[in-house]
Amino acid sequence: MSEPVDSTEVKSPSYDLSKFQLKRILTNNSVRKSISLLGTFPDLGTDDAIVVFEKNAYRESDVATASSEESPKKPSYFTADLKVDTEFINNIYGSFQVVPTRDLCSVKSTVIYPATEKHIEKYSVSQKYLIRETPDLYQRITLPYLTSSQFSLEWVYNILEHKQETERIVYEDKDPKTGFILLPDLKWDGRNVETLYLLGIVHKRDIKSLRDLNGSHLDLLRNVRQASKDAISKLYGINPNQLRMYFHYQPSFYHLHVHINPVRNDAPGIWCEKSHMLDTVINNLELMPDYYQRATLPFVLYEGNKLLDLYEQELPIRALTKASDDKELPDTDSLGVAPPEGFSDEEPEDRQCKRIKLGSPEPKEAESAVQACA
Ligand code: M7G
Repeated sequence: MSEPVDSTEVKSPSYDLSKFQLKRILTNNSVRKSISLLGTFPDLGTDDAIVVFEKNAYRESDVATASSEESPKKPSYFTADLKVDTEFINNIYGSFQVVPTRDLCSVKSTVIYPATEKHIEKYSVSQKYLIRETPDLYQRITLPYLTSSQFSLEWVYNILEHKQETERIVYEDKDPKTGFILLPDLKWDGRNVETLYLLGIVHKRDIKSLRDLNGSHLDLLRNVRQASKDAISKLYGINPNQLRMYFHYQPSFYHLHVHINPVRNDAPGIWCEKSHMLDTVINNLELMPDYYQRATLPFVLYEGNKLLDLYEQELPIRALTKASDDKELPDTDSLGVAPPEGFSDEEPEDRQCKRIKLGSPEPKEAESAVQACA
């Protein structure tokens, strides 16, 4: 076990959310019911701020109803405090807008201030591209880039040194080699176990990501897996076999951490192109201790990310998309094939128009494609 660390509290900035001035909307995700906004806090200066609002998921206890004349436990939707506006009732169907009590209306809000260009890029909707990163590409392109340009790890070190979020720590093993801190992720509202989202942040500071893992880290990874399961089962009553534990590649923050949430909840960022299950990682290292130094790892890059430009200099990433966008769809007439049903009565311009729409989705469609993945 390591010695207790200096736990001098770090002074946090304070801002009045109600004074936020909107510059533009970065994303509006109607599936996740979240919106990311770029703006400023004029009282504090001209630095950019990002505010994210996300409606909370329903807690099952909040829909409890009274069994007899006794009133249901608060907060509950079904109390006399519920304000109901009837939109219409048609036969057996009714449509209403209801406003529950204050306790049930809260919106989870995240503020990043001051926000850097990298934060703005991360919270904006943009085109995404898959990169197949060989060990050589990692060494030549990704590693130098992430060494020179990455998000600050200050918040991670504040947690590890007990300077911030100390009261939120769920479990800690202080061993410098195999220890870690388990605590709620920024994304979790902390109220609803259905949407539980914890982070396991390792104490070791020299593991940037999955790429650095090797056989010597197996004890650490096994410890994170077992101790987290035990702690979560004890504290939240979740069966360990119902937990999803995974790494992101590429992560946003290059200090090894495991994401943990219940499998029954589609947490943000569980896409297959970004997530690597802890179980699989352990197994790969058991089979081949240098697996992650030899593997080609796919990952996603967003338009606007400088790393994408660096990869583009080596590989034609956007160029390929451009070519296929520009390419005329084969004309079914010239192929001697009957046009598909639904196109047959249209003028050629109408058809062309539909093809263009399919090739470059409207913002709404593009957004829903992002949402489907998120
Ligand atoms: P990642 O895989 O590096 O990045 O995960 P991404 O998932 O954001 O792409 C970092 C995780 O740390 C995310 O799930 C964040 O929500 C979480 N996180 C980020 N910050 C700045 C904080 C923080 O200050 N406190 C806590 N508890 N979690 C954070």
